[in-house]
Amino acid sequence: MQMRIGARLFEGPGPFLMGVVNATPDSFSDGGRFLAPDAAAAQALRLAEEGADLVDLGGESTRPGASPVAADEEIRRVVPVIERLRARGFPLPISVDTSKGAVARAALAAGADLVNDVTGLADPELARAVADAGAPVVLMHTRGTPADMQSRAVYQDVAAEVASELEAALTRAADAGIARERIILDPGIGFAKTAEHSVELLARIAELRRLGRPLLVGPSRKSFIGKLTGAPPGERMPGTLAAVTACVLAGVELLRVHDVAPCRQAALVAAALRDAAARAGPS
Ligand code: HH2
Repeated sequence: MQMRIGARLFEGPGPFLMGVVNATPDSFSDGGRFLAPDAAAAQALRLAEEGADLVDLGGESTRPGASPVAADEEIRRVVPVIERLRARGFPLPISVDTSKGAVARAALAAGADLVNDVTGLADPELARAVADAGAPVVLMHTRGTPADMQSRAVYQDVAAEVASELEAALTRAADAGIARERIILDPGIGFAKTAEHSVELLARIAELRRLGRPLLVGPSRKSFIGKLTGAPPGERMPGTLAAVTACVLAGVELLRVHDVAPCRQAALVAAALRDAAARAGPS
């Protein structure tokens, strides 16, 4: 990939790690831990020390069944964190995880560098905010809302349908005036997908490379790991590491993770294996 995000140029195959900071009371694995702006800012600094390449700050949980948050409340949760980080000279690009145009505008004005939209531009106002700012954007695949997305997890061929629905998101972006070179795509692990769909998508993730954009994948602590292993969200790091490894071997450039230090180690080893395999050529 080659993309400028904030002050940093992301160049090459990576993998690059996006560390998660949830300034929410109800996120599925860490809800309530980083709701206060100082706690969220401290977590972002910790993730930077652990080796994150950028951080993703969210003020609304997207877990299945989560209650929607009004834009002004979401702004109250994220903007003070961005302001604190920028005032302290935080060295990394900051992504804002939002699907609302008003929140994206406020976050970008406060110093965020990237918009991470889990709805893939369902809100035309968010598309306008991104286009106006000339900001890079993550378009993630989902269907419906957190309230109804699990009932919409019906696919004949999950990888092909996710690819064609991401293509539709690319068209929405182009229609809104967002430059294609500023777009990162994400298959949305666990969003409108059963555990089986998430596993199949991870196994076939390389197929999404034909869309010609860098890929971001967020397997961290997700419920497919719980379904496979019985582990609760706080004990899903080993499963997360397996998924991160598989993604890197398949050529995914960006990984969205909560536990940056262990994921970084897994990603570096996986990247060395990926590169050695490429040097060795087909067997
Ligand atoms: N997953 C979550 C939230 N945002 N964004 C992208 N691009 N990709 C993802 O897979 C993704 C995402 C869910 O994880 P988390 O933020 O920890 O939980 P919650 O939505 O409950 O806050």
